Amino acid sequence: MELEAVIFDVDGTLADTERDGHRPAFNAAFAEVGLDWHWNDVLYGELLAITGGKERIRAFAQLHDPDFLARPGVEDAIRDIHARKTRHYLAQLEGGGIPLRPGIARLLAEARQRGLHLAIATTTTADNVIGLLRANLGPNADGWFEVIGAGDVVASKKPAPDIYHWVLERLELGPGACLALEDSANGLAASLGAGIVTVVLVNEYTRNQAFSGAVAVLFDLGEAGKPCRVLAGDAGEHGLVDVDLLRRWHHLGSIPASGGCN
Ligand code: XBP
Ligand code: MG
Repeated sequence: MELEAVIFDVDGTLADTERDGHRPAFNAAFAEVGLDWHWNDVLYGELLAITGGKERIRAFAQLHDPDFLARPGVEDAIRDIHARKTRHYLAQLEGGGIPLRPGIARLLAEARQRGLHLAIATTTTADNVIGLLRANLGPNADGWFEVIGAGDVVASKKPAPDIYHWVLERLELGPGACLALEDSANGLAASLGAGIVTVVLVNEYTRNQAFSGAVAVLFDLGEAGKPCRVLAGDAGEHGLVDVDLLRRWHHLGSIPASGGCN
C-alpha cells in the first residue's frame, strides 16, 4: 500500500521539549501555587513514564505528597497547576526557547511538497503544539497539518492507541496508508497498537528504552553535511531521512513478519 500520510508525535520527536521546556514550566507552576515540589531532570525522566501533564502531577503526588491528593477540590487544583504550567511553557515557546530537532523542518517541507498528508498525535495540550509549530515554522504552520490530535481529546493517553485511532478516523485513512514518527516506548506502543508502521527518533531520555517492532530507530533525521545516525534498521545509501526513505521503511514495515527491528 502507498504511503499517504505521516503522523508525528510532538514531545521528544518534533523537538526536545521535555527537560528544558515542560520540566521548568511544571516547576514554575508549583512555585506559583506555593508547593515545595521540584522536579530535577533525573526525577523528570522517571516521571515521563506517565504521559500527560495532569496525570504526571497526580502520579507524583501519589508517591511523594499523598496529603495533597486528600485535599478537597484536588482535581480543580491539578487543573489550575496544569493551566499555569501551560502558560509558562507557551511563554518559553514564544521567546524562541524551544527549537525543532535537526531535520524536522526539512522533512516537513519535503513531505508537503510531495503531497503527503501531515498529522499530529500527541498527549500534550493542543495550544503547546500550535505554539511550537508557529514559533519555529511561521504563523500558518499549524495549518500544514490536516489533523492535530492532542491532549484530552481521548480519555486514555499513550501508550493506549486511542489518539492514533482518533487521528486515523479524521484523516479518513487506514493504518496501512500511514507512517508514525515517535520518540518513546510509550509512543511506539500507541502507534503500533493502532497498526501503524513506526520510525523511532530517540533522545537523551528515551535512548535506552526498548523499541521492538519499530521499522527503524535513529538518533536524528540528518541535515545537509550531517548524515543521520541509524541505531537499528536499514537506511541503505540514504544519508538523510527523506520522503523516499520513509516510503521505503513504510513498505518494509508493511510486509508481515519482516517489518520490525528487535
Ligand atoms: C508527551 C507528554 C506530555 C508532555 C507535557 O508525551 O506526556 O504530557 O510531557 O505536556 P508524548 P502536557 O510525546 O508521548 O505524546 O503537560 O500538556 O500534558
Ligand atoms: Mg514523545
